[in-house]
Amino acid sequence: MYQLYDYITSGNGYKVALLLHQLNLPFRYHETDILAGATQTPDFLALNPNGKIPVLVTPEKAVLWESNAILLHLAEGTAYLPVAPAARFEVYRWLFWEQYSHEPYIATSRFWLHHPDAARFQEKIAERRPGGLKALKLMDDHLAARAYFAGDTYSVADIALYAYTHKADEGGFVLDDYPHVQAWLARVANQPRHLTIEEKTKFRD
Ligand SMILES: N[C@@H](CCC(=O)N[C@@H](CS)C(=O)NCC(=O)O)C(=O)O
Repeated sequence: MYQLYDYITSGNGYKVALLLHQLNLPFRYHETDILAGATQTPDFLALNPNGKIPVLVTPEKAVLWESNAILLHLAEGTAYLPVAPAARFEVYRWLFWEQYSHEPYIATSRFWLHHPDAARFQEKIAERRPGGLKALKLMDDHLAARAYFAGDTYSVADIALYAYTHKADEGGFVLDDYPHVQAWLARVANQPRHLTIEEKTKFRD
């Protein structure tokens, strides 16, 4: 069985749990408390020297880390990763974009706002706000003419972007001004075998 090292509120971990569930690949969820330093222990660093969740250990004992690379690996040969080069390029593009132009603004703001020491991060949250607004506008414009991010069908690009966008309000980003993003969020949530972020922990050890 797959073993997923993850943290309860992590969208990066949720991406992997969601795809595993949609592919019908059973997994065990191992809660890894990032606030208590569980990603910095010698045992964890032996799994991921970068000291971050998610880490996925395959049934063959391969150790995988970096959420979007894990998505691509699991999706190979499935309907969640298009074969046509142009559509595949779109998937790669949105996965890289998510990590550089979306997650550092929207996910980090959410993390800091809910941190036990949130007051310490107010300045950083304010600094990241324009980048988050820019990301949401770009997504909304892209989705005005399309149902999904890459090609015509739901793919790992949608999974990667859904993870933190559907919780953007928890980072102070109200989605009212982004109707196409809202409609897309509903389409993603209606996919077969959807799993909510809260539900991922039901597979815990
Ligand atoms: N680029 C990485 C980011 C992973 C990441 O930032 N993980 C956070 C939780 S979402 C973490 O483990 N933080 C703990 C730490 O840095 O010690 C990925 O997509 O997997």
